[in-house]
Amino acid sequence: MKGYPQKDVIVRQHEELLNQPNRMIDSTNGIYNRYEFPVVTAAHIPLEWRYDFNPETNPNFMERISFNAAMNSGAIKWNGKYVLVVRVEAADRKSFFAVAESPNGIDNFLFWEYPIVLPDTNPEETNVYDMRLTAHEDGWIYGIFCSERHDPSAAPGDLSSAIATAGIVRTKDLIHWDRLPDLKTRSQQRNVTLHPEFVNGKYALYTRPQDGFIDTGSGGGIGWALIDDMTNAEVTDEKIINHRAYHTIKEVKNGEGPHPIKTPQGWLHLAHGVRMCAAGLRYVLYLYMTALDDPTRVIAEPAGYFMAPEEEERIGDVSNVLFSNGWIADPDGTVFIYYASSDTRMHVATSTIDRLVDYCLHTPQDGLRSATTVQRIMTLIQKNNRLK
Ligand code: M1P
Repeated sequence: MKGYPQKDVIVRQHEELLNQPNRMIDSTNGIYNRYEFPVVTAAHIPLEWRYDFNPETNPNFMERISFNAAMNSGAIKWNGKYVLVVRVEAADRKSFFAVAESPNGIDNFLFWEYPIVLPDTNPEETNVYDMRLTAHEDGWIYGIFCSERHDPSAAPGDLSSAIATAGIVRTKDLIHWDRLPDLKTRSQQRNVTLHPEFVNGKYALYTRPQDGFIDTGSGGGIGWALIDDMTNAEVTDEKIINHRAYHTIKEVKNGEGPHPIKTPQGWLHLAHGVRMCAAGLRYVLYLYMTALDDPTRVIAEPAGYFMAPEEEERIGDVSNVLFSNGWIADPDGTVFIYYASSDTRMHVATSTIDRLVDYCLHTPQDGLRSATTVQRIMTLIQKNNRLK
């Protein structure tokens, strides 16, 4: 029918998109490489989730369920494949999780046949998103995500106030997920990540205490808490290990991304930092390292951001945002950094452990003042001049 989609055209276009090869873009900073195309978008979502293929019940071949975004994804290497647990957001604003896998980590991501069906344990839970995956040394793969509900103490008519808690699931096959009780904690929590090893015989969580749903308020940054039992996880003692600071990229808030990668020089962390500007909140990614013998002790933190939104990444459902909750380190040292732009689409960037550690250990830390920044540039110029 002219002017309306035809099934064969839609199917062909979808297959072309899924098979589109990706291409590494040359790096000018030497730290990482971006890629030409996003790796997963709402357009990658299987057609069976969107269209009713029966001509009798869908004579106009209309999309019956629409999708808004494929974003903030947990990541894990699984059976030799690069696997994302994608936050899929339907047009109705409800997020859920779905697995997409690729043979090489940079293209050909295909969704599994069905989305993840989480045990539905709490009728008050309205929205779930941003799962961090951790293959823990206890043998389980844990997923920790934000579980959001309307604030029961909101004033009548206030339909925006919400409460964020950390939902916890675990699996052995990424198909069957056990729901464990939500994290018990004094404050609201989003961006909670499980450390992959026991620390002093306990589970260890990176937390992000926040006074409100949006404002972190007195929450000073990324926290750390030891947990006795993941089947009844409770934060009894929490200390801030990576602080927010005035006039930095993480002035307003920050949050741990995926669990840190163990390197010979220390734990390598990926996080997001948020500042306020006239255009609204700006989310960028940054790296820091902590000591192997004490994962709470920061040993390096380069000044400023590691990655910030560029070009089309700057625009989307929530513009000026980069967010990452998934990365994969291969045995050869390649690191696949999966990041979402503007709460809309997923990208990959690649680097190596060596490069990221070099970046962390040899980039000047934030001097917190313009005068210090100028002094560091002067020192570098003078060092280079001695080579002439
Ligand atoms: O919209 C940007 C991000 O905002 C929240 O992150 P944070 O809790 O650090 O402010 C989350 O809702 C995240 O999903 C979203 O990408």
